[in-house]
Amino acid sequence: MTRNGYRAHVLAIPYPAQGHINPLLQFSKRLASSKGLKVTLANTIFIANSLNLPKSAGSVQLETISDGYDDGGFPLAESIAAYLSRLQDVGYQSVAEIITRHKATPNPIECIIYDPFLPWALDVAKQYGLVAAAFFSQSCTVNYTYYLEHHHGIIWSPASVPNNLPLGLHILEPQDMPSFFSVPGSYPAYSELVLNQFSHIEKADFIFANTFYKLEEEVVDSMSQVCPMLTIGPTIPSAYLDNSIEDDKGYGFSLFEIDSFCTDWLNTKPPGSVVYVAFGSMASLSDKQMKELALGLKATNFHFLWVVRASEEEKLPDKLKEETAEKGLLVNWSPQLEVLSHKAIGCFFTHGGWNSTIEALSSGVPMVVMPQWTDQPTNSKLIESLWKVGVRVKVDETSGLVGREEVEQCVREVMGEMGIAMKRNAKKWRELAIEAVSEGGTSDKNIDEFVSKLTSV
Ligand code: UDP
Ligand code: 7WV
Repeated sequence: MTRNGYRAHVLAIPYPAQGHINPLLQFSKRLASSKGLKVTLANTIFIANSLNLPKSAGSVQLETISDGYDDGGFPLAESIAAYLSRLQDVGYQSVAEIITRHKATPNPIECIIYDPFLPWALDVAKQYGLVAAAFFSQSCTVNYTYYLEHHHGIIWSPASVPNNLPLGLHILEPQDMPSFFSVPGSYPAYSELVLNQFSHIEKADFIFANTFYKLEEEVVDSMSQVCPMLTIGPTIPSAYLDNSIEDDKGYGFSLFEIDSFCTDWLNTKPPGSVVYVAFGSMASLSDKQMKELALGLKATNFHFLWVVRASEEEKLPDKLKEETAEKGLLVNWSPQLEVLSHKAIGCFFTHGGWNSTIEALSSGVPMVVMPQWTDQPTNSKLIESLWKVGVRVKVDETSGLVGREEVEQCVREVMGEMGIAMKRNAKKWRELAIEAVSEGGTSDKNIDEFVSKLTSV
């Protein structure tokens, strides 16, 4: 032990989005509470203010950086490209300032763990002679497609997928590819962002992947041959997994206000009787799709708990609330981990975001997946074909929508016979997830390897 009892001081910099903050924050908590590191996590000023953040998140200290939009964050930017460019320019200076400010303290920053959506953070680390570790928050399968495209340009074709893809990726068909491949030209700035994760990754001293070895064994093995990675996940609050970290019951940061009455409502419902419907923090459905979904859910006659963010609410069909008041509860944001681990939940109707996917797996809840964009189609393939814990909805080719009958049928399948086997499979993954993060497990060993190398330099 050195420096006021800490083994080293690490600065963690997440990409400013819910699905990226949650896993890096959880990883930070693990490093701080179980591995003897001092960890400081920097959110953007706008996010920090909008959350009324406390001075620390349990064992993790908090700092802020500027994204150049302190008064409103991302929505203030005139375009995605403009946001990312300002985040880079202003963020770089902010991070440099934090490093400088800590220099003369007993705990100077020695290492930066950065989200590779922010490749410039690697440059800041190296400019100041610090250890740098990239923290990939998405699945390894998705990371590897971006790696291959970035280095070899072999995947970027919507019509066909090369038939010589490495082990692990060979299961992917065109519709399973991240949307930036299957819908070329969509979100060009984000396409560039995901590929640039690998732009000078060889300068990073460590690469973390937010997955666990057995979950993506083939891909981890084949990608590691070209890009050595440490699997460190899943990054779920410890109370839902190995229970090794005291008071680690939730992520603790929410960009949205949580409707906490969800659990009271669930308490009144029989075991396995409720469909939980949520599409994460960003996905936005069309009015028509909302209607098909609402009518499909209603037709199943199951109870449902549906998260519709405030910004999406106006798309709900008129009178849906009144018509389904007995069966359904609509909320703006849920305590999702609590919900998924509630015994009343029978299935999760999800967009297949990576965090939601891992949370469902770790809670033993089978899924109906309706992917929207980015990594979600790929996650859906893993859910359906590799882990066999859910079904992916089929999109009607003429309308481009998932029709009400399809919604109804998929929910019936997963709530019925088929769901029993899926639940059994999900329980197996849950056990393997616990094993990975428990003492001596694959993720735990990888974390120890990082900490021991970091503290021996
Ligand atoms: N989440 C939540 N309440 C909700 C919906 C989502 O707490 O009503 C959390 C969820 O538990 C997950 C994160 O928000 O940790 C969403 O991440 P994910 O990768 O699933 O999707 P994204 O928001 O990035 O599309
Ligand atoms: C936020 C912004 C852009 C993207 C993502 C999150 C993601 O997929 O994780 Br491309």
